[in-house]
Amino acid sequence: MKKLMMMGRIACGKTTLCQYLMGQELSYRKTQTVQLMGDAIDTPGEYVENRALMRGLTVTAVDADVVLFLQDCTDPECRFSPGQAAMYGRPVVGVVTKTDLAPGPKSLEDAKDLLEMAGASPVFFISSYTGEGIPALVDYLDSLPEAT
Ligand SMILES: Nc1nc2c(ncn2[C@@H]2O[C@H](COP(=O)(O)OP(=O)(O)OP(=O)(O)O)[C@@H](O)[C@H]2O)c(=O)[nH]1
Ligand SMILES: [Mg+2]
Repeated sequence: MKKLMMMGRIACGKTTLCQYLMGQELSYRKTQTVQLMGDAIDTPGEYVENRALMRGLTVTAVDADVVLFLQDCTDPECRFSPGQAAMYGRPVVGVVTKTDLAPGPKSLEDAKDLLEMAGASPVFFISSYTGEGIPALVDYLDSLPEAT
């Protein structure tokens, strides 16, 4: 599997998606530091919420084949900057999370728009609780070349 780097706001579902992808039991634990979970680099939401920390991840991305920008569909706020994806020198894929909680189609479309504005492409819709959308995401990630 490709080495992924997860980025997104606090509680958007990064660690839970890592757990799902690694076949682990889903159990809530706040991420306190940048950490390796199998083939994924899991990051704390503070890194996108806090401008001063954001820079740290541009270095970390060097170790990743692909960067994932995650946006919770129940969260109207977004901390990605327009065009931010260009900073990492890696493909940046968008992931709208928690589709099982979506109040309606508009919230899903809004989340997708935010990710596209940040430069993530393509955008997938997933739920780590139901597994919806994750096979399509995994297939796409498998099809990408490894970073050199
Ligand atoms: N309903 C639902 N809840 C989810 C889903 N994914 C994550 N959650 C819940 O959302 C909360 C936060 O999930 P985490 O995966 O820990 O979030 P995170 O992005 O790693 O957050 P930080 O480590 O704080 O940056 C937890 O209570 C999860 O159980 C999902 O697909 N559906
Ligand atoms: Mg986490």
